[in-house]
Amino acid sequence: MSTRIITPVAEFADLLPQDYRELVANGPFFARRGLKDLGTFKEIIEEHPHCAGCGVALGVRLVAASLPAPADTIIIGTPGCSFFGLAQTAVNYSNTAFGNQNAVASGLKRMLSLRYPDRHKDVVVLVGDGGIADIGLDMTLHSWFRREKIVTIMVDNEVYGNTGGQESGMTKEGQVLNMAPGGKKFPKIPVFEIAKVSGCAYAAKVTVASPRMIEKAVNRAVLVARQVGPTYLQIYTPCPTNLKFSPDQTVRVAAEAEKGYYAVEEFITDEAARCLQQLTTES
Ligand SMILES: Cc1ncc(C[n+]2csc(CCOP(=O)(O)OP(=O)(O)O)c2C)c(N)n1
Ligand code: SF4
Ligand SMILES: [Mg+2]
Repeated sequence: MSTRIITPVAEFADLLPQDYRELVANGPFFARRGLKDLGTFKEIIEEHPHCAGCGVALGVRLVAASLPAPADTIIIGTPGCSFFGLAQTAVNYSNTAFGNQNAVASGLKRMLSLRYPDRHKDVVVLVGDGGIADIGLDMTLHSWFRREKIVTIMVDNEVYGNTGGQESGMTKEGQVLNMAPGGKKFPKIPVFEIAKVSGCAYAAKVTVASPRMIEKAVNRAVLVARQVGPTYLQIYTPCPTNLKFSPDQTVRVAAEAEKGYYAVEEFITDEAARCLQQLTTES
Protein backbone atom coordinates (compact mmCIF):
# COMPACT_ATOMS: atom_id res chain seq x y z
CA MET A 1 0.00 0.00 0.00
CA SER A 2 1.41 3.41 -0.86
CA THR A 3 2.39 5.54 2.10
CA ARG A 4 0.84 8.51 0.29
CA ILE A 5 -2.59 7.22 1.29
CA ILE A 6 -2.00 8.22 4.89
CA THR A 7 0.43 11.10 4.49
CA PRO A 8 -1.41 14.40 4.91
CA VAL A 9 -0.69 16.91 2.13
CA ALA A 10 1.84 19.46 3.35
CA GLU A 11 -0.57 22.41 3.07
CA PHE A 12 -3.00 20.80 5.52
CA ALA A 13 -0.61 19.01 7.86
CA ASP A 14 -0.57 21.86 10.39
CA LEU A 15 -4.37 21.97 10.50
CA LEU A 16 -4.73 18.34 11.59
CA PRO A 17 -5.28 17.76 15.31
CA GLN A 18 -2.19 16.55 17.17
CA ASP A 19 -4.02 13.31 18.01
CA TYR A 20 -4.50 12.53 14.30
CA ARG A 21 -0.91 13.44 13.42
CA GLU A 22 0.28 11.00 16.08
CA LEU A 23 -1.90 8.31 14.53
CA VAL A 24 -0.34 8.92 11.12
CA ALA A 25 3.15 8.78 12.64
CA ASN A 26 2.61 5.90 15.08
CA GLY A 27 -0.33 3.89 13.81
CA PRO A 28 0.22 0.25 12.84
CA PHE A 29 0.26 0.92 9.08
CA PHE A 30 3.56 -0.64 8.21
CA ALA A 31 4.43 -2.78 11.18
CA ARG A 32 2.71 -5.82 12.55
CA ARG A 33 2.52 -4.93 16.22
CA GLY A 34 -0.26 -7.01 17.75
CA LEU A 35 -2.01 -6.93 21.11
CA LYS A 36 1.10 -7.49 23.17
CA ASP A 37 2.26 -4.00 22.14
CA LEU A 38 -1.11 -2.34 22.70
CA GLY A 39 -0.54 1.04 24.32
CA THR A 40 2.79 1.59 22.55
CA PHE A 41 1.18 2.58 19.25
CA LYS A 42 -1.95 4.33 18.17
CA GLU A 43 -4.46 2.20 16.27
CA ILE A 44 -7.38 4.64 16.75
CA ILE A 45 -7.36 8.29 17.80
CA GLU A 46 -8.04 8.93 21.48
CA GLU A 47 -10.63 11.61 20.74
CA HIS A 48 -12.88 9.25 18.78
CA PRO A 49 -16.58 10.13 19.01
CA HIS A 50 -17.92 6.95 20.66
CA CYS A 51 -19.70 7.18 24.03
CA ALA A 52 -17.69 6.48 27.17
CA GLY A 53 -17.29 2.75 27.72
CA CYS A 54 -18.43 1.87 24.18
CA GLY A 55 -17.98 -1.84 23.50
CA VAL A 56 -17.97 -1.21 19.74
CA ALA A 57 -15.01 1.20 20.06
CA LEU A 58 -13.15 -1.44 22.07
CA GLY A 59 -13.99 -4.08 19.47
CA VAL A 60 -12.76 -1.85 16.61
CA ARG A 61 -9.57 -1.11 18.54
CA LEU A 62 -8.83 -4.77 19.25
CA VAL A 63 -9.51 -5.80 15.64
CA ALA A 64 -7.32 -3.01 14.24
CA ALA A 65 -4.48 -3.99 16.57
CA SER A 66 -4.82 -7.69 15.67
CA LEU A 67 -4.67 -7.48 11.86
CA PRO A 68 -1.76 -9.52 10.48
CA ALA A 69 -0.98 -7.00 7.70
CA PRO A 70 -2.56 -3.61 8.48
CA ALA A 71 -0.84 -1.81 5.59
CA ASP A 72 -2.29 -4.33 3.12
CA THR A 73 -5.76 -4.37 4.65
CA ILE A 74 -8.83 -2.37 3.73
CA ILE A 75 -11.76 -2.28 6.11
CA ILE A 76 -15.22 -1.90 4.61
CA GLY A 77 -17.84 -0.37 6.85
CA THR A 78 -21.42 0.86 6.66
CA PRO A 79 -23.53 3.32 8.69
CA GLY A 80 -23.66 2.49 12.39
CA CYS A 81 -21.64 3.36 15.47
CA SER A 82 -18.67 1.33 14.19
CA PHE A 83 -17.97 3.74 11.34
CA PHE A 84 -17.48 6.69 13.70
CA GLY A 85 -14.25 5.14 14.92
CA LEU A 86 -13.26 3.40 11.69
CA ALA A 87 -12.78 6.71 9.93
CA GLN A 88 -10.19 7.55 12.60
CA THR A 89 -8.42 4.20 12.72
CA ALA A 90 -4.93 3.56 11.35
CA VAL A 91 -6.16 1.16 8.68
CA ASN A 92 -7.40 1.98 5.18
CA TYR A 93 -11.15 2.30 5.30
CA SER A 94 -14.08 2.74 2.93
CA ASN A 95 -17.73 3.26 3.76
CA THR A 96 -20.73 1.88 1.81
CA ALA A 97 -24.46 2.51 1.54
CA PHE A 98 -26.14 0.80 4.50
CA GLY A 99 -26.14 -2.99 4.12
CA ASN A 100 -24.10 -3.08 0.88
CA GLN A 101 -20.80 -3.86 2.58
CA ASN A 102 -20.35 -7.48 1.49
CA ALA A 103 -21.21 -6.70 -2.13
CA VAL A 104 -18.71 -3.82 -2.20
CA ALA A 105 -16.09 -5.93 -0.40
CA SER A 106 -16.54 -8.78 -2.91
CA GLY A 107 -15.90 -6.48 -5.88
CA LEU A 108 -12.98 -4.81 -4.18
CA LYS A 109 -11.35 -8.13 -3.30
CA ARG A 110 -11.67 -9.37 -6.89
CA MET A 111 -10.24 -6.11 -8.23
CA LEU A 112 -7.32 -6.15 -5.77
CA SER A 113 -6.54 -9.79 -6.69
CA LEU A 114 -6.27 -8.77 -10.36
CA ARG A 115 -4.28 -5.62 -9.62
CA TYR A 116 -1.87 -7.33 -7.19
CA PRO A 117 -1.67 -10.97 -8.32
CA ASP A 118 1.51 -11.63 -6.32
CA ARG A 119 0.46 -9.99 -3.08
CA HIS A 120 -2.21 -10.59 -0.45
CA LYS A 121 -4.64 -7.70 -0.01
CA ASP A 122 -6.96 -8.40 2.90
CA VAL A 123 -10.54 -7.11 2.64
CA VAL A 124 -12.28 -7.02 6.02
CA VAL A 125 -15.93 -6.05 6.48
CA LEU A 126 -16.45 -4.56 9.94
CA VAL A 127 -20.08 -3.70 10.56
CA GLY A 128 -22.81 -3.68 13.23
CA ASP A 129 -25.41 -6.34 13.89
CA GLY A 130 -28.12 -4.35 12.07
CA GLY A 131 -25.88 -3.94 9.03
CA ILE A 132 -25.17 -7.67 8.81
CA ALA A 133 -28.14 -9.53 10.30
CA ASP A 134 -30.89 -7.21 9.05
CA ILE A 135 -30.42 -4.80 6.16
CA GLY A 136 -27.31 -6.45 4.69
CA LEU A 137 -28.20 -10.09 5.33
CA ASP A 138 -28.91 -10.95 1.70
CA MET A 139 -25.62 -9.52 0.46
CA THR A 140 -23.71 -11.10 3.35
CA LEU A 141 -25.17 -14.55 2.64
CA HIS A 142 -24.63 -14.32 -1.09
CA SER A 143 -20.98 -13.36 -0.59
CA TRP A 144 -20.61 -16.53 1.50
CA PHE A 145 -22.53 -18.67 -1.02
CA ARG A 146 -20.20 -17.38 -3.76
CA ARG A 147 -17.18 -18.21 -1.55
CA GLU A 148 -15.76 -14.69 -1.77
CA LYS A 149 -12.37 -14.54 -0.05
CA ILE A 150 -13.30 -11.81 2.40
CA VAL A 151 -13.52 -11.55 6.19
CA THR A 152 -16.86 -10.46 7.70
CA ILE A 153 -16.76 -9.14 11.26
CA MET A 154 -19.93 -8.27 13.16
CA VAL A 155 -19.58 -5.91 16.13
CA ASP A 156 -22.71 -7.12 17.89
CA ASN A 157 -24.06 -4.62 20.41
CA GLU A 158 -27.53 -6.21 20.11
CA VAL A 159 -29.20 -2.93 19.11
CA TYR A 160 -29.29 -0.19 16.49
CA GLY A 161 -27.03 2.01 18.61
CA ASN A 162 -26.46 4.73 16.05
CA THR A 163 -30.13 5.60 15.60
CA GLY A 164 -31.12 5.67 19.25
CA GLY A 165 -32.09 2.15 20.26
CA GLN A 166 -34.28 0.15 17.86
CA GLU A 167 -34.22 -3.65 18.16
CA SER A 168 -32.10 -5.55 15.66
CA GLY A 169 -32.32 -9.19 14.64
CA MET A 170 -29.45 -9.78 17.07
CA THR A 171 -31.21 -8.19 20.07
CA LYS A 172 -31.98 -10.76 22.77
CA GLU A 173 -35.55 -11.95 23.13
CA GLY A 174 -37.41 -9.88 25.72
CA GLN A 175 -34.88 -7.02 25.68
CA VAL A 176 -36.51 -3.63 26.26
CA LEU A 177 -34.97 -0.72 24.36
CA ASN A 178 -35.77 2.96 23.88
CA MET A 179 -37.70 2.13 20.70
CA ALA A 180 -38.76 -1.41 21.65
CA PRO A 181 -40.67 -0.60 24.85
CA GLY A 182 -42.62 -3.89 24.83
CA GLY A 183 -39.46 -6.00 24.59
CA LYS A 184 -38.25 -7.98 21.58
CA LYS A 185 -40.62 -10.76 20.54
CA PHE A 186 -38.26 -13.30 18.92
CA PRO A 187 -34.77 -14.72 19.62
CA LYS A 188 -31.40 -13.60 18.24
CA ILE A 189 -30.89 -14.55 14.59
CA PRO A 190 -28.38 -17.44 14.58
CA VAL A 191 -25.93 -15.80 12.15
CA PHE A 192 -23.00 -17.83 13.54
CA GLU A 193 -24.85 -21.09 12.82
CA ILE A 194 -25.92 -19.80 9.39
CA ALA A 195 -22.28 -18.95 8.56
CA LYS A 196 -21.26 -22.57 9.15
CA VAL A 197 -23.69 -23.92 6.55
CA SER A 198 -23.37 -21.07 4.05
CA GLY A 199 -19.79 -21.48 2.89
CA CYS A 200 -17.65 -19.95 5.63
CA ALA A 201 -14.39 -21.86 6.03
CA TYR A 202 -13.77 -20.41 9.48
CA ALA A 203 -16.09 -18.74 12.01
CA ALA A 204 -15.66 -17.61 15.59
CA LYS A 205 -17.86 -16.13 18.29
CA VAL A 206 -16.00 -14.04 20.88
CA THR A 207 -16.47 -11.07 23.24
CA VAL A 208 -14.43 -7.98 24.07
CA ALA A 209 -13.71 -9.59 27.43
CA SER A 210 -11.25 -11.93 25.66
CA PRO A 211 -8.78 -9.80 23.65
CA ARG A 212 -6.34 -12.69 23.10
CA MET A 213 -9.12 -14.78 21.61
CA ILE A 214 -10.04 -11.86 19.36
CA GLU A 215 -6.44 -11.59 18.18
CA LYS A 216 -6.27 -15.32 17.47
CA ALA A 217 -9.62 -15.31 15.67
CA VAL A 218 -8.79 -12.21 13.57
CA ASN A 219 -5.51 -13.79 12.47
CA ARG A 220 -7.14 -17.09 11.60
CA ALA A 221 -10.02 -15.37 9.80
CA VAL A 222 -7.65 -13.26 7.67
CA LEU A 223 -5.25 -16.11 6.83
CA VAL A 224 -8.05 -18.53 5.92
CA ALA A 225 -9.82 -15.89 3.79
CA ARG A 226 -6.61 -15.37 1.81
CA GLN A 227 -6.25 -19.01 0.84
CA VAL A 228 -9.54 -20.85 1.29
CA GLY A 229 -12.74 -18.80 1.35
CA PRO A 230 -15.05 -16.55 3.38
CA THR A 231 -14.68 -16.23 7.13
CA TYR A 232 -16.91 -14.78 9.84
CA LEU A 233 -16.20 -13.31 13.23
CA GLN A 234 -18.96 -12.28 15.64
CA ILE A 235 -17.77 -10.10 18.52
CA TYR A 236 -20.03 -9.16 21.42
CA THR A 237 -19.46 -5.42 21.94
CA PRO A 238 -22.05 -4.30 24.53
CA CYS A 239 -23.45 -0.75 24.31
CA PRO A 240 -23.76 0.96 27.72
CA THR A 241 -25.84 3.82 26.31
CA ASN A 242 -28.68 1.68 24.92
CA LEU A 243 -28.43 -1.43 27.10
CA LYS A 244 -28.32 1.02 30.02
CA PHE A 245 -25.47 -0.15 32.18
CA SER A 246 -22.68 1.92 33.66
CA PRO A 247 -19.89 2.69 31.11
CA ASP A 248 -17.25 1.24 33.42
CA GLN A 249 -18.99 -2.17 33.33
CA THR A 250 -18.59 -2.99 29.61
CA VAL A 251 -15.96 -5.68 30.01
CA ARG A 252 -17.79 -7.17 33.01
CA VAL A 253 -21.05 -7.34 30.98
CA ALA A 254 -19.16 -9.05 28.14
CA ALA A 255 -17.47 -11.46 30.55
CA GLU A 256 -20.85 -12.41 32.06
CA ALA A 257 -22.28 -13.05 28.60
CA GLU A 258 -19.25 -15.19 27.79
CA LYS A 259 -20.10 -17.47 30.70
CA GLY A 260 -23.53 -18.09 29.18
CA TYR A 261 -25.17 -17.44 25.83
CA TYR A 262 -22.09 -15.74 24.30
CA ALA A 263 -19.61 -18.55 25.10
CA VAL A 264 -16.54 -18.57 22.85
CA GLU A 265 -17.05 -20.88 19.85
CA GLU A 266 -14.91 -21.70 16.85
CA PHE A 267 -15.76 -23.50 13.63
CA ILE A 268 -13.21 -24.55 11.03
CA THR A 269 -13.44 -26.72 7.94
CA ASP A 270 -10.85 -29.47 7.35
CA GLU A 271 -9.44 -27.52 4.41
CA ALA A 272 -9.04 -24.37 6.51
CA ALA A 273 -7.42 -26.34 9.35
CA ARG A 274 -4.92 -27.85 6.87
CA CYS A 275 -4.17 -24.37 5.51
CA LEU A 276 -3.43 -22.97 8.99
CA GLN A 277 -1.32 -26.03 9.84
CA GLN A 278 0.74 -25.54 6.70
CA LEU A 279 1.26 -21.85 7.41
CA THR A 280 2.43 -22.71 10.94
CA THR A 281 4.86 -25.28 9.56
CA GLU A 282 6.27 -22.80 7.05
CA SER A 283 6.80 -20.00 9.59
C1 LIG B 1 -30.54 2.56 3.73
C2 LIG B 1 -30.46 3.11 5.14
N1 LIG B 1 -31.43 2.77 6.02
C3 LIG B 1 -31.34 3.22 7.28
C4 LIG B 1 -30.31 4.01 7.69
C5 LIG B 1 -30.26 4.54 9.10
N2 LIG B 1 -29.34 3.84 9.95
C6 LIG B 1 -28.07 4.27 10.13
S1 LIG B 1 -27.22 3.36 11.22
C7 LIG B 1 -28.57 2.37 11.49
C8 LIG B 1 -28.55 1.26 12.49
C9 LIG B 1 -27.22 0.65 12.68
O1 LIG B 1 -27.32 -0.42 13.58
P1 LIG B 1 -26.15 -1.46 13.66
O2 LIG B 1 -25.79 -1.95 12.32
O3 LIG B 1 -26.49 -2.48 14.68
O4 LIG B 1 -24.92 -0.56 14.14
P2 LIG B 1 -24.66 0.15 15.55
O5 LIG B 1 -25.03 1.58 15.37
O6 LIG B 1 -25.47 -0.54 16.58
O7 LIG B 1 -23.20 -0.04 15.79
C10 LIG B 1 -29.65 2.75 10.71
C11 LIG B 1 -30.98 2.09 10.72
C12 LIG B 1 -29.31 4.34 6.73
N3 LIG B 1 -28.23 5.07 7.05
N4 LIG B 1 -29.41 3.87 5.49
S1 SF4 C 1 -24.61 4.32 21.27
FE1 SF4 C 1 -23.61 2.47 22.10
S2 SF4 C 1 -22.52 1.52 20.38
FE2 SF4 C 1 -23.01 3.64 19.83
S3 SF4 C 1 -21.19 4.86 20.39
FE3 SF4 C 1 -22.60 4.93 22.13
S4 SF4 C 1 -22.00 3.20 23.46
FE4 SF4 C 1 -21.08 2.88 21.43
MG1 LIG D 1 -25.77 -2.61 16.61
